Amino acid sequence: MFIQDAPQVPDLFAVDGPLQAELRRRLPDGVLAEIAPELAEMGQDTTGPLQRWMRAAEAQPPEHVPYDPWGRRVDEIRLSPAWKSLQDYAATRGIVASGYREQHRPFHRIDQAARLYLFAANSAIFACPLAMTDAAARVLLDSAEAPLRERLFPRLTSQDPQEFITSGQWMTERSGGSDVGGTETIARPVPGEEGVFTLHGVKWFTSSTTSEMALTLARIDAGEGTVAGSRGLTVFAVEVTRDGAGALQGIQVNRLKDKLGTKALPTAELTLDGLRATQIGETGRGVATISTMLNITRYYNAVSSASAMAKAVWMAQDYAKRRVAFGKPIAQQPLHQHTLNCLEAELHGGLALCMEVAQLLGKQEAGQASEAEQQRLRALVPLAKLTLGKQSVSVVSEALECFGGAGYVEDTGLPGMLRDAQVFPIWEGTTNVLSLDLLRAEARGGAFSALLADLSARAADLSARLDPRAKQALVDAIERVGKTAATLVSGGDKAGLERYARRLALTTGYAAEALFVGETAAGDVESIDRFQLLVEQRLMAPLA
Ligand code: MFK
Repeated sequence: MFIQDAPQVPDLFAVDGPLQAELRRRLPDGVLAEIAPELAEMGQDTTGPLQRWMRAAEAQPPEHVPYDPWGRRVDEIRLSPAWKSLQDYAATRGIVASGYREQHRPFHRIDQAARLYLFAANSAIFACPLAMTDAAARVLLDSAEAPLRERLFPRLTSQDPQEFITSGQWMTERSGGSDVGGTETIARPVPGEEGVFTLHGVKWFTSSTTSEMALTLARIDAGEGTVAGSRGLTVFAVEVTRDGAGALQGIQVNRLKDKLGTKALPTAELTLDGLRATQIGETGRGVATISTMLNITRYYNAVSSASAMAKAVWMAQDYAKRRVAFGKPIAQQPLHQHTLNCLEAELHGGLALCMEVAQLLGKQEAGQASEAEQQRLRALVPLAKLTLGKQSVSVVSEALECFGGAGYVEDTGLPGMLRDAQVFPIWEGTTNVLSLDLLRAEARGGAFSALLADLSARAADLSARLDPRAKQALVDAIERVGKTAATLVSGGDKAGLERYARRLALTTGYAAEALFVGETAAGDVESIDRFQLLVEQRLMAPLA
């Protein structure tokens, strides 16, 4: 009787040609030699312990226990021990810490992106708490007073699992959603304690709810003088505490969210009722203060999308060698081979865009980014997040199709990958919100024009080894975006510009991906075909 071999999760570091090529291209040899052994170990972990913990965490999703046996409100959230193992692993491997090391600057964010890429898709979305933790570390470093910063920052960036804590980010409310200015939570000053407030309101989506701290937004209560809209918002840090009997202080967990995917990740609705909080940054500058946080979490989101694509694509590649149909392995059938090559090209494009962001972010944090580079980074973060979000859903969906019916059967573990991928276009700003953010970045400093000018100059400079027709198609696509945007802006057609924003953004995102892969082709022959496929599929004649 025939029994089909199951697909294996391959050692992601060993098989991932795009990752190897991007690291070779973007890191000095000495830095790569230093970090490669640990990345290789992490690659091996993707086949073993990470799979075990991920499966165990997903098999035992978080459980909300509102009351103790005696009727006392405790709001305990019970988690699988495997969730804690994933946290300890993330700490030990320095996934957050690598973003703050002095060592390897300005390449520290590339090192981090590689670690996160190997971990995220094998972490049951523990990458989400890490995104919030890194973002909180950044905000504390940039904007918090010394006592708060010195107490919390070292723990958020610790590599010691006993010391390491994570942070939540409680931003979304029923009233506000993407329009954060609609936040209703009120902050009341605690008499005699400067900078300390109590918070009162409902937070509608709080992921990583079991974190030891969180950053959140609230409106300082000034009676009649309370400022409405986003200009009335201030950032606060909260530290989650329980009393001796285990009851949460100042927080009630209303319920856990019943989500499409990300089943192991605790996401809750919370009522804040007198929760103690410490102000961070200027009063009324909440959105501006958390914008640093948004940019870090969006970069994590993009790398997590790339990671999801990598896992799905390399599993599909592995399966294609095991699955025989019509007389030979499907890996040798021309059409299937082409589909797999296209998926690999998409994966490389997405990863290259993430690595460009990581490179610029690292330079900015090291104080080495020029004005033009900072502008490019401002535009590339929303572009990477929105492009990879859409791409991860389509790539993971296509990869599932490569398994035929098995891709639709729950206990293969494959359908969960698609459910999890669907969070990326939503989490941390939808495609539309980010397309509009790109327009705002243009209106407030010309970041989009600066990016287009850079892409255009670099596209004209691509290697002579690449197909001239494909190179021309890339140059034309970038020019088309620039001209369309300029016409809409000069005509004063604000509504037209907004209607077009998503197309402009996605075309630019795919053009940037093709360009960066084309540049990598200078030192990596496989990137030549990937460049060609990306241009053909995404910029020349898009086919389903
Ligand atoms: C992983 C699993 C998760 C499980 C399920 C999750 C489900 C989803 C749950 C969620 O809710 S995730 C959270 C999703 N929400 C967001 O990501 C927020 C989306 N909204 C935006 O990003 C809006 O664009 C924004 C709130 C920022 C708009 O607010 P405003 O007040 O209209 O912003 P405005 O006036 O444009 O900018 C205020 C200041 O911030 C300006 O600075 P100045 O006052 O100095 O000029 C801006 O320049 C600055 N700013 C805004 N966005 C920025 C930025 N600066 C840099 N980068 C940015 N991205």
